[in-house]
Amino acid sequence: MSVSSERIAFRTCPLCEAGCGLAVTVRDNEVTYIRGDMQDVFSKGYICPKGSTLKQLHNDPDRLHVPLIKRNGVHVEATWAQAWAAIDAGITGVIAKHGRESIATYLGNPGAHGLSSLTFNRVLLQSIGSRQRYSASTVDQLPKQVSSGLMFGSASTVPVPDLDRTQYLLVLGANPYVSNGSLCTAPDFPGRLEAMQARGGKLVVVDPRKSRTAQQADEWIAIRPGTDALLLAAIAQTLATDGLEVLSQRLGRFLNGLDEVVLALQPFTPEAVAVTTGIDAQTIRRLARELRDASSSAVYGRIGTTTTAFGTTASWLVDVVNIFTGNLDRVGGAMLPLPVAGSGNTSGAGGKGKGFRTGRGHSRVRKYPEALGEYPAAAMAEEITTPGEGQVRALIVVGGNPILSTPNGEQLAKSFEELEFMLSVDIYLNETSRFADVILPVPSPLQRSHYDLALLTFAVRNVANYSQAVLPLGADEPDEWEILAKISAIAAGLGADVQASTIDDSQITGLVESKIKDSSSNIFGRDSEELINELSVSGRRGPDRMLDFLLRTGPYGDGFGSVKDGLTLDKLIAAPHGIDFGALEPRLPDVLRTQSGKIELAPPQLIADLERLLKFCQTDILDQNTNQLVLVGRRDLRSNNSWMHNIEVLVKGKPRCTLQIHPDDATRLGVSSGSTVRITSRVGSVDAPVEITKSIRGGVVSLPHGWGHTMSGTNIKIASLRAGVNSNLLTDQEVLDPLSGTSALNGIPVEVVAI
Ligand SMILES: Nc1nc2c(c(=O)[nH]1)N[C@H]1C(S)=C(S)[C@@H](COP(=O)(O)OP(=O)(O)OC[C@H]3O[C@@H](n4cnc5c(=O)[nH]c(N)nc54)[C@H](O)[C@@H]3O)O[C@H]1N2
Ligand SMILES: Nc1nc2c(c(=O)[nH]1)N[C@H]1C(S)=C(S)[C@@H](COP(=O)(O)OP(=O)(O)OC[C@H]3O[C@@H](n4cnc5c(=O)[nH]c(N)nc54)[C@H](O)[C@@H]3O)O[C@H]1N2
Ligand code: SF4
Ligand SMILES: [Mo]
Repeated sequence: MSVSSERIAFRTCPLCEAGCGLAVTVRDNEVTYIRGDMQDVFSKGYICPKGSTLKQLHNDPDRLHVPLIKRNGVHVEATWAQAWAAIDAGITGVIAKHGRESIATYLGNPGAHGLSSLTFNRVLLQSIGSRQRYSASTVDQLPKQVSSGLMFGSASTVPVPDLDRTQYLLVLGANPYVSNGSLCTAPDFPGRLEAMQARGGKLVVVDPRKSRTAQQADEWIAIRPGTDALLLAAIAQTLATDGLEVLSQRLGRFLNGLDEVVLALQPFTPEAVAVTTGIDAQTIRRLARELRDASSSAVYGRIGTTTTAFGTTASWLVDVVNIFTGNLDRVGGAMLPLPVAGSGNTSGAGGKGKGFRTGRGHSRVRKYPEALGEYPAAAMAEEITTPGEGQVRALIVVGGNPILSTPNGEQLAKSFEELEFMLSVDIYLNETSRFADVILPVPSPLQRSHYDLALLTFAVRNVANYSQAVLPLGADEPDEWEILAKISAIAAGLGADVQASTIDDSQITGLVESKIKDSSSNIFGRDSEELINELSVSGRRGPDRMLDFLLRTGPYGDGFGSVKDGLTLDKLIAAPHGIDFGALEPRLPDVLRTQSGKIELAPPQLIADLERLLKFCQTDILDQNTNQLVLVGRRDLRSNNSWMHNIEVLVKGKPRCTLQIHPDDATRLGVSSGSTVRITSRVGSVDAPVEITKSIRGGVVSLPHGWGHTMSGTNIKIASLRAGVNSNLLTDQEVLDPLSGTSALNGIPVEVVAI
């Protein structure tokens, strides 16, 4: 009789922002199955089809386990010692020849979902010491962070809809039924929307496609792509014209610049924006008044509003409307979480701060202003290929696939060939890592501990959830943080023999020493050595030790004994389903970090951008006589950006990478369902199968991103069988939101022809 060592481990899913709790059944160190954790305080058993595939991801034979080094153009397996030596030679060599500015980094999306990267990517950037920093943020949420920074003084202060209590939700350019939500952490987002409708609330979705979420909505508004800023401006204009009495009661005293913004919005009447947005004036006025008159309401904008040429302005206007309806920082409105750890708006004295700036530097070639310490991903190729002082000669990619994820993938791929050295930290040999001289694999998510330091700061409840590693690391398998620490050491010039622990120790010392100097912290004036000893006594190191520190010094923390019953990592470990600290509560004015101590309603950059918006409104009329259509993206429930396509159970079935087109357009262009069309933009061309559907606005076509697994030199066999095409061969590196450097990935003019 064999004694089966079956156990159930609980772990947060790291694949998307919902952060669902998983119950992982493990027998003899093999995962047998994964289901939703019914007792998880936040997700209560909900998962999507991807959650259970962490098992398949862990067992994927194509997932890398040992470093690869490129020799004579081919990637071969190497020992860690060989890999470190090659990295040392590569990085040190480039620094010696061209200086630190010649090293660029690109940090990808999984970095926002990993405790190692959330604690050590910053160390890496500091050690490299170059301003050539890029990330997936400039093809994603950066506009919202810039507008939040300008308005509230911290880029972490992103209002989230109070989903569980609102009675009216206006969603623009988000499809949470498929994406499970973004910049609004809410496991079972669909269930929360349905609960809102069940209690008599109204869901309105603004989207050029009748998305899954739009289908569920009480009203679908088929906006013309790229025009959300105009719609929002007209909603705000309507509210201002009707009178903003609602403000004086509660919010008015926190506002700076109200008269200015009202004045600047005057030209944006519903009539003025109707043609460009494709939404009639009457509907716009009605939306404005519904938002104002509902017992509570929230406006929520995502990818379709941020990845456009007016991303920052649209993001700002979302909150202007939330303020004009009196719903900011109000139960059922757009609220500000009090995150347990990791937020920029819970440290330092509350109510005032240094404020927020962009443009503390400019990109070398096109002179784009820095935003949150980075330059536009769309500028990476030119920074590599344009000669001159500061030209990028080496690239370090951590958990990113910019060849499929950022504009003009072909141009970017060509530029990568010119690099003198490239390092990828990745789990696959894929479209981007195939260019790397060295690829370092990280363990699978099941082998790592987890805490959503970033995404829980945007959650609809104040929640904490820590996961221990489910499975052990293999022999000679470094953890992800050790890899990042070691690259940092090499970049800092300490050589390939330095231990990760050296970097780790200096990091925790730095963290503790800066916090004990902060007079508003719960450890002000304490002895750093004593605190570090207490953190380290259990043998805890790396991200876990840092997390313990962040939890204990956060708003619910024990302050190392100074706060009775406060939170520690040990307490969180004792609660494997998480701890719920309750529904969101109003946080004004304490949450503010602006210099004025007010909400900056009229930041000069944004007021100035309204002029550009007005000009766009007056000039942007598509020529109806050509075959020109406008391309937008979309997501699929079973897909995750570019990298879950090597999991058979997720990609089997009907092809997902299709061009959706309205029947009228299909007839006009003479294309039939399933036939192949050529889609051509200013920068490129791809061929894709057609899917005719009424669930899209006429004149608009949709192709998902993250596909195109056709490139040689990769090893993702399942993915290449259902390769699809790379929609970012069509997106234009020249079109971006000038305030944040974020690419316009939606609203791309294209021609579609039958072939
Ligand atoms: N299944 C799945 N889930 C994911 C991901 C994934 O790849 N797959 N990715 C994750 C990531 S990294 C993110 S950032 C989030 C994103 O989460 P969401 O923002 O919800 O992303 P999408 O599902 O792409 O929804 C964007 C919607 O905007 C619409 N749209 C396009 N252009 C416009 C426009 O100009 N105006 C308006 N109003 N709408 C427009 C599109 O038709 C689409 O329905 O999803 C996360 N979750
Ligand atoms: N046209 C268009 N383009 C888009 C979008 C769109 O809507 N339309 N959406 C954009 C958005 S929102 C995003 S977030 C970006 C994503 O852009 P990226 O972050 O560049 O791309 P991902 O597809 O997330 O690639 C993640 C990479 O990390 C690897 N990886 C997975 N897990 C780990 C891990 O734990 N550690 C490490 N080190 N590596 C890991 C994967 O193998 C993959 O190579 O794409 C953007 N691109
Ligand atoms: S919704 Fe997101 S977090 Fe939840 S199981 Fe699916 S991929 Fe994981
Ligand atoms: Mo994203």
